Amino acid sequence: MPPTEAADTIVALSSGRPPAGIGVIRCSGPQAFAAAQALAGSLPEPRLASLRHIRRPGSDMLLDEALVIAFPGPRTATGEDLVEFHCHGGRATVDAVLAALVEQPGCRIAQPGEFTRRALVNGRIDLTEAEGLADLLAAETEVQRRSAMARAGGAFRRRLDEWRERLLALSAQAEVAIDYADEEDGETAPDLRPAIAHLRQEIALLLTAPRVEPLRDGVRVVVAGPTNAGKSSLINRIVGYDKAIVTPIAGTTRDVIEIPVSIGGIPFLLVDTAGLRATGDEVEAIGIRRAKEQIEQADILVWLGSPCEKPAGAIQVASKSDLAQPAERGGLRLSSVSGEGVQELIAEVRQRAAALMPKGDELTLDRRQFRLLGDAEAALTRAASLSDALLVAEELRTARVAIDAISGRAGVEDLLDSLFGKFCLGK
Ligand SMILES: Nc1nc2c(ncn2[C@@H]2O[C@H](COP(=O)(O)OP(=O)(O)O)[C@@H](O)[C@H]2O)c(=O)[nH]1
Ligand SMILES: [Mg+2]
Repeated sequence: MPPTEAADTIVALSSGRPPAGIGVIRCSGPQAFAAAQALAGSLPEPRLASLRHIRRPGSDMLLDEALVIAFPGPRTATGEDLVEFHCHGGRATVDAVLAALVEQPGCRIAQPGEFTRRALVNGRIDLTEAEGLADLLAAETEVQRRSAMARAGGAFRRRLDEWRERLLALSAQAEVAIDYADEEDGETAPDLRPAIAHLRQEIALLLTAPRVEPLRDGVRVVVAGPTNAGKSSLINRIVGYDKAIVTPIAGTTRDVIEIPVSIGGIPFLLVDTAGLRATGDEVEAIGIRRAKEQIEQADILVWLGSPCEKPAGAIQVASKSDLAQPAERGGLRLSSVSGEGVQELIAEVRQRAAALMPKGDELTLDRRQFRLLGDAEAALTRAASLSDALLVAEELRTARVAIDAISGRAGVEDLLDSLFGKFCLGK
C-alpha cells in the first residue's frame, strides 16, 4: 500500500457483511462533509444523529433513509472530518450509497485498515494501540480479548510518551553539559546518571512483562535432539494421531512441522524438527539449520538428546525408556511405545506454559516491542556508566529512536503496510 494520501476522502462499509440489520458507512477526509451534504441535503448538528433522505446528487431517486452523524475533526476516530451513515443493511442499499459517495469529488473507496492508519498518522492512536486493535479484531477467546484490550487501551502509549519526554529533557541537559565542557570555566555540569539509571530501571521492569505471542499464536513447544531419538513419535503420541512421519531411517524429518493443539485450554504449537547431526545432504542441512532456529525461538524446549548437550532451560527427556538402556541418561524417562512418562511430560509443559501465558488485563509485549525496549534499556545502561557528555547524548538519542520505533513515530513504514494489510475493509 502506498503512503496514505491524506488529500483523499475515503469511504467504506465499516459494519459487517450485508445483508445485516444496519450498514454503517464511514466517510473520512477533507471532503467528507461536502460529500455527505450532497447526498443528505443537509448535515445535522455535530455529533447528533438525525434522519436524512439519502439521494444520489443530480437525481431525485431516493436511495435510503438513514441516520447521519457528522464528527468534525480533529477529535474523531481518524483525526479528520468524519461522517457516518447508518443505512439499511441490504447489499443493494449499501452499494448504492457507497457508489453515490465515491462519485463525489475527492472521494474513493478506502483500503483495508486505512481509517485506523489515518488515526495513527494523525496522532489519534500510536502504533502500540493500532497493534492492540489488530489483536482485538483477531481475538477469538476471552483471554485474548482482555489482553488485546489492555494492548489497545493506551497504557503503553502513555508510558512511552512519558519516557520520551524524559529522554528529551535528559538530552537537553546533556547538550548543556557538552557546552560546559567546551567552556572549561570550572563549573561542573549536573550529573545525569541517577536520572538515567532511574529511567533504565523502569524500562527494565516492563521488559519482564509477559509476551503476547504465546497467547496469540500458541505456546511454542519445540521437540529437538539428534536423529532417531524419537521426536516425531513423541509428538504423534501427544497429539494422538500420526501427524509426523516416523521411520527407523535417520533424517526422516527434514523440515519443521508445526501442529496446533489445545491442552487444558491453553493453545500450543507443537514443533517437530529435523534431528541434529552432521550431514552431507543439502535438504537435511537446511532442515537442521531451521531446527536450530526453532530451538532459539522455543517458549518451551523438550530435549531428547544427551544431557551434556542440553540447551539451557530445556526439559531433559530420556526417550525410548522401554528399551534396555545401557547407561542411565538422566532426565524424564519416557517411551512413546509404552506411554511411560508422557503424562508427566505434558504436566510439566502445561505448568511451564501457564507461567508464560498473560493472565488477561496486564500489559504484554510482542517480539518487536520487546527487542526495541531492550535496545533502549541497553543504551541507557551504557549512558549511565559514561561520563563524557557527548557519548551520553548519543546513547540517549539511541534510546529515544528505539522508543519512537515502538510508538510508530520513526522508521516503521514497512511494518505499517503489513499491519494494516491485515485489517478488514472499513476499519
Ligand atoms: N522402542 C521404542 N522405539 C521408539 C520410540 N520412539 C521412537 N521409536 C522408534 O525410533 C525410530 C525413530 O523414531 P522417530 O520418531 O522417527 O525419531 P526422530 O528422528 O527423532 O523423529 C522409529 O523406528 C521409531 O519407531 C520409543 O519410545 N520406544
Ligand atoms: Mg522425526
